[in-house]
Order: sequence, then C-alpha cells, then structure tokens
Amino acid sequence: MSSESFNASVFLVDRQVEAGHGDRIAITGPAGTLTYAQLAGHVSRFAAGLRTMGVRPEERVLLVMSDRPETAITILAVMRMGAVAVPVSTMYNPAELATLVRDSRARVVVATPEFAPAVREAVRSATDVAVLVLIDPPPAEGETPVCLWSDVLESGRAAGLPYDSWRDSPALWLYTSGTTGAPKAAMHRHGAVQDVYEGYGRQVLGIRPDDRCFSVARLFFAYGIGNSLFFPLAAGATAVLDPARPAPGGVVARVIEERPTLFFAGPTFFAALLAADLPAGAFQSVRLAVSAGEALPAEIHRRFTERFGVDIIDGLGSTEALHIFISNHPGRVRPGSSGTVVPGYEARLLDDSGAPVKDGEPGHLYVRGDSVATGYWCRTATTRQVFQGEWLRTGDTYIRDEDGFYQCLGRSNDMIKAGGIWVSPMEVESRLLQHESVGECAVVAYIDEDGLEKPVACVVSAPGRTVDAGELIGFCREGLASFKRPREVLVLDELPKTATGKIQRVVIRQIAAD
Ligand code: 3SK
Repeated sequence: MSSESFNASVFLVDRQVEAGHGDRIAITGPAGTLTYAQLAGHVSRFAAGLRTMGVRPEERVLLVMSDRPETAITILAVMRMGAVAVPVSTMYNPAELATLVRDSRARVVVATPEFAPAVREAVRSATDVAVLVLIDPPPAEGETPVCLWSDVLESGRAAGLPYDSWRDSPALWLYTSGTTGAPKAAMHRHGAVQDVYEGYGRQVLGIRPDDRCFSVARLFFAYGIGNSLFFPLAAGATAVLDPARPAPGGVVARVIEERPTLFFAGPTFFAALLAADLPAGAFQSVRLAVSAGEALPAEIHRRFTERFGVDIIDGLGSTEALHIFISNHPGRVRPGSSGTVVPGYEARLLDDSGAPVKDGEPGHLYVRGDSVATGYWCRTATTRQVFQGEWLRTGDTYIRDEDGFYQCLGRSNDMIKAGGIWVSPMEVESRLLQHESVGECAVVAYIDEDGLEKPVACVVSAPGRTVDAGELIGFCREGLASFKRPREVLVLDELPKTATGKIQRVVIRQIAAD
C-alpha cells in the first residue's frame, strides 16, 4: 500500500478518454447510453456539484438507486471528489434503510424514483442527513431538504480536478450481513478497484474492449459493481444497465436486445432461467457466463450449458474481498467446484485449532489479497474476528484437491445464503416471534430441489394458538425485506434442544431436509 496518487474514478473513466477512447460506448441500456467522453463530463460535473453542496472528502454519500446511468455517474463522482460511495440494497424497507443511513452517518442520500418514498420515510429518523437528492421532484414537502439530481449536475458547471486520493484512501462502503448477522459496512480503498480488475477481470475473465457486460446482480452488490462498473470501464468495454427488478423473462428480453458477451448471475437465477420457457438461442451473444453468490450445483451448470450452449465459470467472492478470489477459468472448468485461486490472492484451509489441513480434508477457508477491505465501519470486535492480520476469515468450509481446486462444503456457522444474499436466521426468528401464534422458532437453511439454500422456519405454536403457514410467511414479507422470508413453515411439537437448553440447529436442519 502506498501514498502514490490514485483515484478509482480517474482509473475507470478519465484513463479511457485520455487513451483516445472517448467515442466508445461506456454505458447503455433502457435508461440511456453514454460514451466515455460523455460519462467523464457528467462525472466531473456531478463531483463538482457535490462539492458545491458542501460534501467533503471522506464523508459518506448513500445511494438507494436502481441500475441506470445516473447511478454509475453518482458512484464515480463521489469517488472522484474523494467522498465515499455507499450503494445499498434497494430491497430494504424504510426501517431497514433508516438503520443503514444512521449507521453510515451519511449527510447526503441519493435515490432513484422507485425508492424515493421509502427513502423519504427512512431519513426522517436519520438526523445526520442534510440533503436528499432525487431524480424527480417529490409530490409533497418533507422534513429533509430535497435537491434535484439534475440541479446538482447543473451546479457543477465549473468541473474541477479529481481529489488527490491515494490507493489507500476510502472509496466505497458495501453493507453486508455476511458471516455475523447484523449489517455492517466493509470499507474499501480506491486501490481495490484496480486490484479486482487486474486479478479477476483481466486475468480470469479476459475482458476486452469489445465485451458487453450484463449482470443480474445489481450495482449495490459487490458482485454487481465489479461486473457492471469496475470491469467494463477498466477495460474500455460496455456496461448494460437495466433498472428493472431482475426476472427471467425481462432479463432474457434484455439479453436478446442488448447482446451482451459476458453474463453474470447467481445459481438461483440460472435455475430460474432453466425453469422458464425460453428460446434455445436466448444467450447466443454470450461468450461466457459467470456464477457467484453461492456454490453452483453441477446439475444446474450442466443443464444450462447443454440447453443454451454457453459455459459458466463458477467462482467464490465476498463483500469483504470486494469480488471473486477463487474461480474456475474459461476452458478450465470443473462443474461442482469453485475453481482455483485467482491471481493476486492466496488461500489456506485451517482446522479448528488454526493448523493447516491436508489436501482432501475440510478446513475453514481464509484468503488474502490486496482487494480485501480495511475492516468494518465501527465494528471493532467483529473486524478483529474476521480480518485476522493479512488474512480474511471467509466463514466457509472448503476442501482442496491435489490439483488446487476448491470445493464448498457449506458455511462454518449458521448464516443462510438465499439467492446469493446473506440472511440472518436470528433476524427472521425475531420477526416470527412477533406473531401471536408463534411460541418458539428456529430458521435454518434447507436445500431445495435445485441444490440451493432457502430459509425454512420450524415453529412451535404459542399455547392455544394455531399456526397458519401462509399467514406467517406473509407476516415476514411485510416486516422484512422479501428475500429474508421463510419459503416454508414446519410446525413442530417442540424444538430439539441440548441438555443446556440450546437449540440443536443440526437436528433442525435434518428435520427440514426430510
Ligand atoms: O456474494 C458473493 O458471494 C460475492 C460473489 C462475487 C463477488 C462478490 C461477492 C460479494
């Protein structure tokens, strides 16, 4: 790590213009198209507009935005003027959003029209927020001052130089529930943007200027921001951004229209594509598909490749590492395996006592590499557990074979990864316990018919009450982000417990699997 000047936004955008590629398409899709020259102009104006608004380097700017050119411009402009971009999930409800806004202490929050009502409600309880930046004018007065996105752009007419950041300067925070439950922000450096491009983008994907990248994972995910912003822009390629909520029909229509060459999704989405009625030529333009978020079952891999004629490289990444650090490689794919270590990273498997395990034996996976976050914002105890010196504890149990291929055995703790997103069983359990019919409950993962994890709730009814599974699932959907809801409810007479009264999750997982 050094104090050499480096700004991720300059690396991604200005560098392409300076290399004479200003006329190439940087971003396209239903919400608009921008060349690299246009993108550079908008980014430097929006950065100047943020400065005019009083945003200072290293302050956080929180984004609740769908994938569209304004989102890319906002992220890049925030980084350009030295502040910290905090894109958060658009799936959160107002209460969940409020928690993140307060935790980040952002003074400026930017939202696209679909999320403006939720964000306006959320910022009411976030006293640090001074300005809400919206794309469309709000229909009514609110408590927090509102500024229009176009006005911020307009006020930055006298665009200035980028902030003189270093590789180690903070650039991006990404919230994750990760291995420990409550959402916390993994803090990333400007230099990490180049690190993930050099290792995974360039050396594994082999991304080229003629590539067109389309990601089902949106920009607020670590997976999505790499796929749809860092890799295409660093390579002078094109990012296809789609504001719509991803569903198989819409995504395939977009693929047919925009003809991406690189397609990024997670196993749940590949399974949904297989279940949908789609033409065999739907992915004709795609030279390579990428899967991450959870381990890709070999059967889904085989069926997708057979049906659509496109190979998938599965990989393992994390928000803490910013992107993928173990991956299959084009032409060297082993279905059912996460692949081998990506250039720029080292991995090791340790037993419970911290000793390395032999090939063929399971161990806790640790990784190190320059892209690893500097820690979690204001979570010292958790930071110390997860970031151990140079090594990042992934929380996954893996096995490595003699060829250096890593195979996922599951997580070292009880967190559930549904559709590629971490779900904390405790959070779902506390919601369930708010329902009058629930006496006790435990939420565990069960593996569905596609080999993918889903939350299932095992519930003991409250005395004199009857549990209605559909009603409970609806109750969770109302009070939590929808992806966290149990997909099934099993009613039990009692929860299995140890002699000391601890719930036996291993036994409950077995019950859920039967
Ligand atoms: O969520 C993940 O597992 C992931 C995968 C690839 C890149 C980044 C992330 C967070």
